[in-house]
Amino acid sequence: MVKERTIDPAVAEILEIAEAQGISTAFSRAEELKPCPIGHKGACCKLCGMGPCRLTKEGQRGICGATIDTIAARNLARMIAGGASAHSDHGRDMALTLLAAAEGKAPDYQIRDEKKLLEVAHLLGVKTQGRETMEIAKEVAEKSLAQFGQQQGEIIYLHRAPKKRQEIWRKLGIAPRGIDREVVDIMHRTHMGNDQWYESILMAGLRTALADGWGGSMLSTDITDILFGSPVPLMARANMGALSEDEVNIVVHGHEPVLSEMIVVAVNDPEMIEYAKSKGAKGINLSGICCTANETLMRQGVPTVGNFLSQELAMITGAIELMIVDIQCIMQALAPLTQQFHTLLVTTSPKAHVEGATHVEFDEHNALEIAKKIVKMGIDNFPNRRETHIPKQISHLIAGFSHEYINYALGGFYRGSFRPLNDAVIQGRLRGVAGVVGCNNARTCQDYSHDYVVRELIKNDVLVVMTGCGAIACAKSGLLSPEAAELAGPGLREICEAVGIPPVLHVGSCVDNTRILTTLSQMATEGGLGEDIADIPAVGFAPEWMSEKAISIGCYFVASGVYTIFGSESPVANSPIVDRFISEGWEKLVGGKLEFIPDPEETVRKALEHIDKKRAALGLVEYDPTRFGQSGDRLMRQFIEAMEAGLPVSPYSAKIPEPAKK
Ligand code: BF8
Ligand code: SF4
Repeated sequence: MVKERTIDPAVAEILEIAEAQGISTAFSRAEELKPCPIGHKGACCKLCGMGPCRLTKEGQRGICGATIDTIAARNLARMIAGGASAHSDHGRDMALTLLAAAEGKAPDYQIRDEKKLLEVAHLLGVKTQGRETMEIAKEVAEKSLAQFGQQQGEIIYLHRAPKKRQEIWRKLGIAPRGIDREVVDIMHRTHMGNDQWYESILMAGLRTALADGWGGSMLSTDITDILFGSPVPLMARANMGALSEDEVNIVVHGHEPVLSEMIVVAVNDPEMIEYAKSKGAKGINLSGICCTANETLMRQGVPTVGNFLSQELAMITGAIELMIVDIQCIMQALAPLTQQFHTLLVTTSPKAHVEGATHVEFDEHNALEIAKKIVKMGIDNFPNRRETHIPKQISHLIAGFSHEYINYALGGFYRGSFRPLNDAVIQGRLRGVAGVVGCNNARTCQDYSHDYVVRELIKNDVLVVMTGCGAIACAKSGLLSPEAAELAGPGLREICEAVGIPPVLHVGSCVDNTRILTTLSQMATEGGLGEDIADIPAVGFAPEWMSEKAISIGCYFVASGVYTIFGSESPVANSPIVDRFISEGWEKLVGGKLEFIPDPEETVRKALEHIDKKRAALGLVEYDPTRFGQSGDRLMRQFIEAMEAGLPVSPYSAKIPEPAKK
């Protein structure tokens, strides 16, 4: 039974314990609580007080007369708006932090990547010559913030897309005008008695998704890099074995690195470590869950204990003194668990209070002091620890691939370029590229689809980039380690060996999906693979999605020209018209299409078919794996040897990361 719920042995081990003790988890609740068959397929409208109207019969209409197509389209559009608002509000907070830092009001934050600041200033049209760093940072923050409230025109970052793509957006009228404006547009448009034509609703949905991908999320990634440094590859660890038997375990969970970066500083403070020792602990051990884990993993090498579906189980180990959460993907089930285990749950965002948790409001003006206060609460809780059960599982991975790094790794120090990547695709050494992203979903076996899809793709010489909980899933199963190159097809393996990268690249958290957009844009402008993202032999996957944010991400990939496959039944299945429009209809208009396919094998088959179709359209040689696989493996060896020796080094790393905390 447990085996059907997860492929992660650590989760399975704790699930057995939970079951034996009758502790409810998302896994058990998913079995008890069947999804509503009507809402599940998009056939329920509850947008006004005359409803909910549940359309179950052919040709039936809601009380206002709404058809199944209108209802399904409105539901999907509202999911996009929900997701876009979450990402973008996160981006806004990053911009506000940059502003406070630039004005000298957030003294604990610095500009860690000046080069990136100058690049972003250039992109946003901020003058840099003869100006102080903080002056530039202030204007970059203000310009970014203005993107949220902009009412007319179009958001600046659209210019980062290939010219042809921009023209498609303009011609269709889906170039976002301002980030917040597009979210409000959807909420208004889908209000009772407003836009009733599914096509118009769904095109507006794409515009809102673009405001997320090329707006709020992209700004978020850029500003995070400016404040905390652009990631470079480093070695890290994943899974519950990262929890410590004899140290104070503090876990960061949520999404915004503004707080977790300060926690990293606080747990390394010698005074804090001494204090922990005074309470009988050997030290402080920091780890993470979900996307804030990805943020600190990428930049600081902080290990991740698991992804979305691991959060309750991590607490059930009995080993966590304190779990700090900020925003998004925090299960409400955590608070009741703190009554059975000694863990303190601390909420920090004014936007995410949890009944039963302790709230310590975070304020960037006072960041380190608050972080230390929270860490101290965790240390004080150490003497309350009772019996623990920490699974031993731990995997090693290389994390921290930005598009800047991919550019430099492939092109070399002096001639950073996407040319080698494009050439590899052109020659057929790489069949294509894929982004595999998104959540866990308690309706499907945890991590199974991520693992399956990624293994099949790399076996077929498709280079995979990952973010979010998907990246954590594959980190846990070892696919983000250099050794995984042995599972890759001959062409991809050759590249991994020559360049010293794993076949699956961890590019960050969910807002960092924008790194994939930038990479694809650069591939399109580099030459040889057409002139638009839609021409590239590329696919997007969200095999185990559950969040509205995933829907927004999927839709901005589609609007950017990517065939994107979600691993579930379609949430608009009861409207075949809408279901067809978001695949065939969108493909005709924007070049990308959205499909929901529950069977992982079928998703891979369709993805490879699509990649080959794109290769043929570009006139590239047919993919033939027998032509490759003869090259040396010098750099790959270096990686593997370093890893076997337990050295936390990567031959390409600009920094030599400390093991997260010891
Ligand atoms: O933002 S992948 S479950 S943690 S929503 Fe949430 Fe989904 Fe995980 Fe990251 Ni993204
Ligand atoms: Fe029913 Fe129309 Fe109200 Fe929706 S908007 S709940 S379909 S009456």
